[in-house]
Amino acid sequence: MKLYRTTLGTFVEQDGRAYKVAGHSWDELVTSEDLHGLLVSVVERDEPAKEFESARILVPVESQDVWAAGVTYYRSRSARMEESKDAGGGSFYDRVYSAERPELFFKSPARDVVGHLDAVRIRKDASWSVPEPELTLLINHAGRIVGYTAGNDMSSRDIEGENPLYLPQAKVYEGSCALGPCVLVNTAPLPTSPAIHIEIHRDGQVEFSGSTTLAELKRELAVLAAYLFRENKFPAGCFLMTGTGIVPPDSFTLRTGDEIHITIEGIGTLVNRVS
Ligand code: DO4
Ligand code: MG
Repeated sequence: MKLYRTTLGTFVEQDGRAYKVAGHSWDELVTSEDLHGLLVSVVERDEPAKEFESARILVPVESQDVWAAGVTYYRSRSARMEESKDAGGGSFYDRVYSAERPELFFKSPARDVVGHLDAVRIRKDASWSVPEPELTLLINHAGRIVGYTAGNDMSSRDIEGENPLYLPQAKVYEGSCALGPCVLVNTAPLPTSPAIHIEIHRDGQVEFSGSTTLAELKRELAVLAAYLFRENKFPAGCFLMTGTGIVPPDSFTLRTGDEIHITIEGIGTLVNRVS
């Protein structure tokens, strides 16, 4: 079932019908003992709510900061080795790809995350900017994965490639993190290996498209979550982006006005315009 945060409250959607989840803030839902059970009881007890159709979807975040894992797909490892070879990056991306400890970095405070149909930004001082479509985990206060959403880890590749110590500047800036449109809440892990797809629309044409599947992800989702929670506490839960497996060709850079469509099978499509 899919959980939406909207201008008219929170709704759970199942089999094409939406039900209002009243009486709980978003943070209370994320940290509830049994989010899935709570949503099942709403669907079983209540009538569908027509007002969902006139609601505007909001970012599925209240107090949850966003972290990210990197170099979790072979494609990301190779692209980054190439972009940073003048900075001596030939080996460290390969080493982190093979190491037991994953790369984890802080991506965005809760207040800066944007949602479906909101604008993302490219840095004014960057010349090479790309979106990174990433399956993103919603992890509760106890470290348990309770949901999945689509994420965009906007990145400035020229800044990142110049020196790995510039990573926070390449990754963490206003409008650099988008999540949505909903959170998929299941009791079991993701069923199969969902397809992850991106299209970048420019002047009415598809300028770039690419696909991967979760089968290409080198790390287990639960292991990524466990590393993040090793020495950190998240009383309101948090999001963890799981890395990109799609990197556009080096000739591609985003432009103002581009529209980014990130689709994850079973979750939906996150659409953002570049402002
Ligand atoms: O190491 C740099 C960042 C990697 C990343 O964001 C990714 O692989 O998705
Ligand atoms: Mg990334």
